[in-house]
Amino acid sequence: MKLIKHFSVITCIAILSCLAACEMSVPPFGPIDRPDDGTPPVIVPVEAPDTIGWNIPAEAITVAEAREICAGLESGTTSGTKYYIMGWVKKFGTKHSEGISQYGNALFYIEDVKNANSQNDFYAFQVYGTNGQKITDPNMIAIGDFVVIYGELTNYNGTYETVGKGAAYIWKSTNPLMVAPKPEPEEVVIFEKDLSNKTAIDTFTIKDFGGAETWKYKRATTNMRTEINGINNEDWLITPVLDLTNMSEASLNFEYKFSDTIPVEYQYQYTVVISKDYDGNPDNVKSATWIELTGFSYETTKYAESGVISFPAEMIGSKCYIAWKYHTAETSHTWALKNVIVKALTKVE
Ligand SMILES: [Ca+2]
Repeated sequence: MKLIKHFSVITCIAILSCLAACEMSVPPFGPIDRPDDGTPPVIVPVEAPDTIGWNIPAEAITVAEAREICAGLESGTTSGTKYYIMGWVKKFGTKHSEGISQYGNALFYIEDVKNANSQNDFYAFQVYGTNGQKITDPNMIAIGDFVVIYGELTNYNGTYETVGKGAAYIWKSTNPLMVAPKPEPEEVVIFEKDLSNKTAIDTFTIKDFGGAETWKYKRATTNMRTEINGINNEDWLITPVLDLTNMSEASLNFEYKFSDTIPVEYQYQYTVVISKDYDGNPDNVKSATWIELTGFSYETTKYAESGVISFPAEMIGSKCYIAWKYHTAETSHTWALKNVIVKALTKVE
């Protein structure tokens, strides 16, 4: 019995030595940590990284798979194909700090196992940050980060690594500092009507509160527009709903003219107003809260643009309506409208 026991121990040591010596060439490495100090391999519970929303491509590979691909490459050659390689940051390369400060690229080793204690790693060599941008802060990479690298693989004299000099980059990382740069706000056209045909005016709501006249499409030989004129009228020309729910700012520009310069004391008869609590039902126009948009000239007697009229901040993020409110008494001027355009900037989180 004693002899057999002794033999078993020797056998075990021999097997372990072989495992330690042969580990570089025994795929798959997977979630098994094979320490370099000769202690037995251990299966490491896989710690799930928080990659919700990353949408890691199905073809992404593990470090073990990357090593297999590199092992099949002749020294000095590259894979020719770009891969997504997933892994945990284990340690930094010797020129890591220098790489970041001088070139904006990082050098570190990743493994399939978090806090691994072996050489079954893959070298993220001179990789840039997300979106291929330079890394500006050393804290953007930390031991224990889970990363997905994207780039070509190479076998550099037996070291399995990415092609260097920023050819590969960190596609995603759990490091909170390694975030994608904010996208630029995008200018979008929320609403645009030239008001020079009957169909255009039909997209608006006209609410006639009194007086014989109202907003109408008027055609002249070369001069189509929407206009109104008449004393003792109250008529609203209201846009369709303008959805600003995902916008950070918005503005109105419209082309118009008056039949004559409007004296200051009558300017209140010709206003542009905006509401976010109007519900789109013409019967409820008067019960909604309307805020005046100012900034256009009452001296415009030839067609001209109003200029960019910014929306009040309280309208941003809401659905709102704009109305041209014509409300005359004993004096009236013609108010003619042409191109109406509402633009907005998308909100950037
Ligand atoms: Ca009227």
